[in-house]
Amino acid sequence: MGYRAEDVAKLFALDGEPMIAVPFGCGHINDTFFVETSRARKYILQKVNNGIFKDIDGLMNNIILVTSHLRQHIAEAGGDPIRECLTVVDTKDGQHFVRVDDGFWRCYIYIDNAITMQTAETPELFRAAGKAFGMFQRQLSNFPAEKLVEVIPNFHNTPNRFNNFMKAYEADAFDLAKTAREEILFVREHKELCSLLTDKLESGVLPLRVTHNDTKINNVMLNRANGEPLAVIDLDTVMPGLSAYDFGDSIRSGATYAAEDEPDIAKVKFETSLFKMYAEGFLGECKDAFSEEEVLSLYTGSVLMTFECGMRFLTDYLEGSTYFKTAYPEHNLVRCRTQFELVKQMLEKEEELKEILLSFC
Ligand code: ADP
Ligand code: GN1
Ligand code: MG
Repeated sequence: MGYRAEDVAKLFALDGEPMIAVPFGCGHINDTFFVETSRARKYILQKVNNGIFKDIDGLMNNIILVTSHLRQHIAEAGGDPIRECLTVVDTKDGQHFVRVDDGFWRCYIYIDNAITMQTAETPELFRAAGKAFGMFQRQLSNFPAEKLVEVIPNFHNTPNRFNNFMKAYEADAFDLAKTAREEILFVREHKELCSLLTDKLESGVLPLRVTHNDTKINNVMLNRANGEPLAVIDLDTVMPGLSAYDFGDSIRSGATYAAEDEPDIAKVKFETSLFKMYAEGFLGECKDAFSEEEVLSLYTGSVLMTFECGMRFLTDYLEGSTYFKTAYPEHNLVRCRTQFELVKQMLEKEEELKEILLSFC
């Protein structure tokens, strides 16, 4: 029998006594709870997915280092670090997380009066998300990357993701390949896309930076009062990476009004106007540090992060859906289809999207 979130909340140094802890948010990885106490401050309590994150000590240490760095930038700019950055709340005995028998738990201050979107609600809010991730990139540009543990090795190594897909397909442990023939063919026909970014990283054409690596649109918070960027959250995967990963994953999740798991593929439309808004917000913050090659790699990142994510959903589907949280057996296959539809549409618009990127430089 697992611990109740209310009981776990009592182990942390909260302001007030925890009153309620209810499941919260739409993340695919961790179990998140919203905690109210006898006082005004609210909290986010999370059971970290230990199947996925093996080195919780290293992961929490990364988050402490990164948030300390961000807080300094925010304070220097006259901002409010409690609202503009994740704040880890320690346990009563001074630890950054607690292990109780069924897992590892941590706690953050809840960022109040903020919006998290599942898909872009308006073009202006999507531009604000671009600005938030562009600022994040800029703020981490002087962070010493060697201090970070690589929490999930090869996270955005797309050729490696392709190999994992092939293993799942060849094993076909659940006899599901016959239900995903078109999607499997799509991956195999687009194999040559996989190494576009890793080749440029290896040859030194693109610089390794400190990146977020999971810039899904629901991992940014905007100010409810004015729609301005507030805080970047979900820092579990901050690691060395390419700017194209961060730009690309936001485009994947936000440059469409369709949900990631929209079952009606006719409703999945890539919105060039949203791409443009995000590019304006993102590049407005960090273009000065980018070469033309890196700016153009943001297009490649958009295609690749979407292709890679679709391939990951398909791999998980074939392996019995143990990685991403799912609500029904074909959920990962449905998600995979939306991603591949977006890839097709982005490939058709290559010239137009590259021109948009260059127009902001
Ligand atoms: P996952 O790794 O499962 O995606 P997240 O850390 O992204 O978990 O949290 C899930 C959701 O909880 C977020 O999308 C956001 O809506 C909400 N959330 C997380 N941290 C905070 C916070 N500090 N303040 C307010 N909401 C938060
Ligand atoms: C997961 O944690 P969450 O829900 O923000 C996943 C991302 C995927 C995303 C797809 C650690 O993100 O890599 O792009 O789902 N996170 C991890 O929606 O694997
Ligand atoms: Mg998240």
